[in-house]
Amino acid sequence: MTQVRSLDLSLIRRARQIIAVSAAGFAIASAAFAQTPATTPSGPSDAATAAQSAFKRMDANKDGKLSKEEASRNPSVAAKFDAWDQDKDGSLSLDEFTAGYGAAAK
Ligand SMILES: [Ca+2]
Ligand SMILES: [Ca+2]
Repeated sequence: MTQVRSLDLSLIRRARQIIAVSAAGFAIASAAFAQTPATTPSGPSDAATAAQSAFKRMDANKDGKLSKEEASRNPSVAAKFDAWDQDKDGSLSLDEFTAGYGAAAK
């Protein structure tokens, strides 16, 4: 009787360990999963989001346009600046930037 009880106890202890380990594993897996959206293969909307955040990073004076000077900090954008500036006003609007950025990403 006592032997059975102690066996039960050790089984319960092992089961608890397994649960604790898998709970930790699950926490790590969900933390990793939570970070994946930034690096997962991108659809059209993700490309637009990436363009938007790149635009915001580069728009130093936050006027919603990229001047040539602001664009010059990113050589790959600076090289495309004139091509992306569709209305030739000397600055890139978010639309112009997103269109150019999306085309370059393809
Ligand atoms: Ca600006
Ligand atoms: Ca423009």
